[in-house]
Amino acid sequence: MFEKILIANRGEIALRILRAAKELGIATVAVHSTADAHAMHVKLADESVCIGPPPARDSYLNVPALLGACEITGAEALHPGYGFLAENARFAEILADHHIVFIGPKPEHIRLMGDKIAAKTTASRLGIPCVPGSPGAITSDKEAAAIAQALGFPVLVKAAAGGGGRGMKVARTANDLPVALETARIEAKAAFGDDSVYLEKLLEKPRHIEIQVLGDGHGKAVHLGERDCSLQRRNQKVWEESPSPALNASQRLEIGEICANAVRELGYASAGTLEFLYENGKFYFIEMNTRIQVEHPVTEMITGVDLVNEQIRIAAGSPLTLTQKEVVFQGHAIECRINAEHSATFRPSPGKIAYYHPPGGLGVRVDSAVYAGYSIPPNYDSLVGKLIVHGRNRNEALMRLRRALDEFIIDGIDTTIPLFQTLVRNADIQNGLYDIHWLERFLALGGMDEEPA
Ligand code: MV4
Repeated sequence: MFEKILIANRGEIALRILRAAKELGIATVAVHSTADAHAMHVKLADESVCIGPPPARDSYLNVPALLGACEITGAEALHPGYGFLAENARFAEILADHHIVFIGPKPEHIRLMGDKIAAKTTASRLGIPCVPGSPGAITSDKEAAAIAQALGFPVLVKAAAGGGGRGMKVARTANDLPVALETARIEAKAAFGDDSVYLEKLLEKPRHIEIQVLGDGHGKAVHLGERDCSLQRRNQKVWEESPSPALNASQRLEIGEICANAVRELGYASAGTLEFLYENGKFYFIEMNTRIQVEHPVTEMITGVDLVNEQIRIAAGSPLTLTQKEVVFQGHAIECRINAEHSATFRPSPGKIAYYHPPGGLGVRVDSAVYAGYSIPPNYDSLVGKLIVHGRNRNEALMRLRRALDEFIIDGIDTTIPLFQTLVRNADIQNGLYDIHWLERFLALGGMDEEPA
């Protein structure tokens, strides 16, 4: 096992990784920008290194500074968390060249899944059901028109280098297709430096359901069930839960087994997430994320498996000791992403937290790195923390969530807590009746125009 690791991230995920390391008896090195000198992850780490000024490209994305921090502290491995360098295959290769272990999958698997066309082709070959679409990149408007005609309209033009919803264009009819292709190509070129695009049949009202997997690259892989992440706004997940209100146990085991077999076959070594759209009882693979995800605690709460601990042990070369039979799903978990934003306008609200009181009690977990007196810097994303509740069933989890939200006090900044206080009391949410468009429709219809009493 490693003696010392470097945590190349900030905020709640840096703290989450630090906790897993401490439980494994591993010393921790925090890195931080000058804006994060007073951050909790810096205070709790055994050592810390300042790696640059506030802009992420000069600090958390600064590869020479991170290599230097490993060098001067003697860290043997680096955990990237999520965002920043977590899915940068080149970074993982550079670390290997410097004999530093990247706590994540092999560079080849990061690169493979970063190319959304290659990811789909691979998934399909491994027996994973995919959204019907073009067999590869589109080479001409004429080819696109023929493929779209065969798929049936509406279709979606997606960027091969995209993901997370960036660079998608809908074509409702054959007439829309040339413009959709052209704008998708221009946006993809500008955003990713790669104008390759592909086509998919548009699913109109799916849910977003993702499967958590762990593989050790040595013939062992398990799935840890699903997370339903349909409640999102502008490609940002807002509320995640497991199990999905839409699935039964046999559907869960069937898709879970398909995913575990696929990552075993691939020789994938780390935690990973296969993203699906789910509509009319069928799963359609869209992408695979090769990082630990923001919403991983939902899975931890219902399985009791520490996913970051597993990532670290796998990266150290330990075989997966967890067997599929040992993965038992208990109860229901819901996560709310609490952002420093106004709950109706979503305007960012950085600033000083005057008073902080997190909720507690049975079945309540708060993953956050803020504290009373802490100033949230304006330079990074607005996640303040995650409230995760667990109950023996969905109703108990909802009841506990309602109670925990009402206890949560964060004074001095606006947060999205009132949004969740409204959602948890909404009939559609209580009944689990929502798709990927539900939240944006709810907000557009003025769902948050009056704050809860
Ligand atoms: C789709 C889709 C409908 N049909 N693909 C957006 C994020 C990216 N990961 C994939 N996305 C979508 N792909 C087909 N063929 C609808 C979306 C989508 C979406 C997916 C998951 C969660 C929220 C979403 C919001 C808008 C669109």
